[in-house]
Amino acid sequence: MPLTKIAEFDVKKLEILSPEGKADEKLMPRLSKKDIAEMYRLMVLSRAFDEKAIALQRQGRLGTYVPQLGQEASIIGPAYALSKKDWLVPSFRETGAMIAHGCSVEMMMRYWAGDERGSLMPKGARVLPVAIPVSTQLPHAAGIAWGMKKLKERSAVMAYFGDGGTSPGDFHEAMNLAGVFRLPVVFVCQNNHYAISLPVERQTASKTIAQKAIGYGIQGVQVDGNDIFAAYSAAKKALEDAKNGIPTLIECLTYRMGDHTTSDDSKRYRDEKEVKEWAKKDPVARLEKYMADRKMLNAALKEKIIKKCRAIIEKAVGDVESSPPDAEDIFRYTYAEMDESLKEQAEGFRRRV
Ligand SMILES: Cc1ncc(C[n+]2csc(CCOP(=O)(O)OP(=O)(O)O)c2C)c(N)n1
Repeated sequence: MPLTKIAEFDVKKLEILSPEGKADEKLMPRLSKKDIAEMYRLMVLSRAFDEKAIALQRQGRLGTYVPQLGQEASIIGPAYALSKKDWLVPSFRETGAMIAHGCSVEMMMRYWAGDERGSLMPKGARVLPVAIPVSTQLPHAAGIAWGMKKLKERSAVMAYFGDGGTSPGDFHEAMNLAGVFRLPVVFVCQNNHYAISLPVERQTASKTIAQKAIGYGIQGVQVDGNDIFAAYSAAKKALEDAKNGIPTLIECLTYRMGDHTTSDDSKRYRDEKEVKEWAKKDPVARLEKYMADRKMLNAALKEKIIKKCRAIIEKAVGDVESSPPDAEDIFRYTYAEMDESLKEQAEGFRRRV
């Protein structure tokens, strides 16, 4: 049976910084040179974190790691728009966003090393721990937003997830709740085109993810997710709207340049040609071109920033490896209180060690 013709509607796509590093000045958000330099530093730091974490994992010194490569603009851009009072609710690919919103490099490295202290937020950091189960963080985000609204706090919640994260019911429940109660929440979907090996076309039949917002009565906008200015600008506006009772779903169109995780081999399911095409749209390289044109960056300064970021990461690795976790934490923190079966397992573990 043929499908009934679906009414046409527009989904706006925001693009400010071209792959060649040229910005549309009319659309440029208000950002100081210092802000732009800091956004760049955070992107470089994320890339350096990836580099080190993957190397450590290959040496057996780190657990499974989720790389950010290629998605730095859609990870850092929205998070940079948060104010201190706003909440960040990450998924698992947002190490850089968590650092941008108050987590230390050391604790993030601890997290990926399997140390429970990596989920212990610094005082005042409004960040939830990494959520590995896909989309389970979204109802939490809506719940926090509801709490903020009830407390009459002028703060908003920003929740990240991937294109695959739009399929579980949790996504629907969170979006629906946000629309019905006009919650101060911004949903940031990083559409990196794959959920592990599953391409986005097999995930959803809708042309865009942004348009899903329409069905929930909230705002939907699509941005070039490799363009840090577009990602920042859309998020800045969405956070302001959220505080006035208008939630937004932002779809960042981006691409995962690396493997899904260190346990994946993306060569088995995607074409190298596709990866090469996306490499031309690299989010870090295009910001570098923009900054170089404005004399904000040159080869020597770039080298200096990379070196500094690597030094921060090396120091964090040293700190993590010199204070390993108590292996029994795995039993202690699964539930608020250990049940009988966990107590038994912990006892068995103690006898074996
Ligand atoms: C509830 C649940 N089911 C399955 C998995 C296994 N899994 C881990 S990541 C992933 C795909 C997620 O894809 P997407 O949401 O697009 O995010 P991306 O990894 O591309 O950033 C799946 C199925 C999981 N973590 N949680």
